[in-house]
Amino acid sequence: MGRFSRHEFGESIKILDSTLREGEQTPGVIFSEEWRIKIAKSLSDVGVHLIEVGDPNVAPDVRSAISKIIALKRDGEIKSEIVVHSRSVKSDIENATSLEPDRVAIFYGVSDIHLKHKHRKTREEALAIIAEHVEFARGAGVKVRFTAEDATRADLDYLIQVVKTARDAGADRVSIADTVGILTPDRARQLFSKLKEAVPGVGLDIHAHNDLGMAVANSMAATEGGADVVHTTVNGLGERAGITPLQVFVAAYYYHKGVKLIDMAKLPYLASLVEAASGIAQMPTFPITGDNVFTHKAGVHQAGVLANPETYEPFPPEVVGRSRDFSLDKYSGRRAVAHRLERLGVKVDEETLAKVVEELKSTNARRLRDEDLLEILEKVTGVRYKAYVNK
Ligand code: AKG
Repeated sequence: MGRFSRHEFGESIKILDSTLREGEQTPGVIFSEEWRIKIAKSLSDVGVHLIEVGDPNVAPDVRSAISKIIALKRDGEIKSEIVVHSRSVKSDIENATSLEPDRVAIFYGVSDIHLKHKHRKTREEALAIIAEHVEFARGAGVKVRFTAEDATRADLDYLIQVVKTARDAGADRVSIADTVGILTPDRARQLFSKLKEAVPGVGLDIHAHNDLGMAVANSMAATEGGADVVHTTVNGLGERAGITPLQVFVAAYYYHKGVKLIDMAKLPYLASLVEAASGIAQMPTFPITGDNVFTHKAGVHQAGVLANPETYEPFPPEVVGRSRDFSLDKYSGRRAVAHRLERLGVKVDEETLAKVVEELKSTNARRLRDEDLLEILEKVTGVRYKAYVNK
């Protein structure tokens, strides 16, 4: 399993990746069966503990791809627990459990907004529906997670009743969904510790949407309050602003808690795989796997990093399978220029270096390539750059 032994991954909390379910709810994204299987295998390979593979009721081809992933799990090619999503509707649950996944996750909105406008049910009616459907799914012999949709806008006492009802009906886990992304870290920590105390004997998942850009922080705080499964998607895909991005959450968890939850060196591969499968490119500034995030630009930063990378990096890029770079333009200073020239096998004296940097200041090139730099060197020295290279 990659570069790390199992115990180094940390056993305290687990990652459920929902790229294949929540991620496919990104507008414009439809995964073919081939991509779906490739993504599932890669998620297992990086050590994600649970994979939410989709809802088989969406379409026949989704069902067929899910059943192939379940077969790969059975054959040992996929190690992660396989979770199938389903509405709280008996025929949907039957369709989901007939595929014999490890777990079925059934959801029902529990805030007054959802109860009144979506389900048109009272709180009491909803509790009965939750109990009935969890019991029905348990009857099929699979593990059951109940998802309290829009839990973070539900009345707390009622949410406690919901979690108890789901547990008593046979769910060993309940997902607390921050469906519209309105938690704050303080509220997340408090909410989970209250639920943990009020309803023992059931595991709690955090499913955090990123509408206000708080999903990673809220997920982290939820684990401090007692959540032991965190939902993610690769590249943060999902409805609207998406959910907690896998790569950002595990890197933040590593930095703050000192635990590698998965094989983080494989994240760049996984991020590009999902870019290709989804057709959605990451911003260059996207944390951890974006193109720019280990590239230094301003002269002051470049000189600092060349003296000691800790000056401008939270951890070495190799931890997440990346390498360090320096972009060259009019912002660059002597140290970065000398470093790039040395990499090209060119050594110059301080006077020449100063002239190259001066020349650089008068260009408006956005990002100098090696050949652009060598051309400048040629201009200031009058010597063909090829004569310099590898001397
Ligand atoms: C949401 O409420 O935003 C969902 O996508 C459901 C989450 C879950 O099943 O945990």
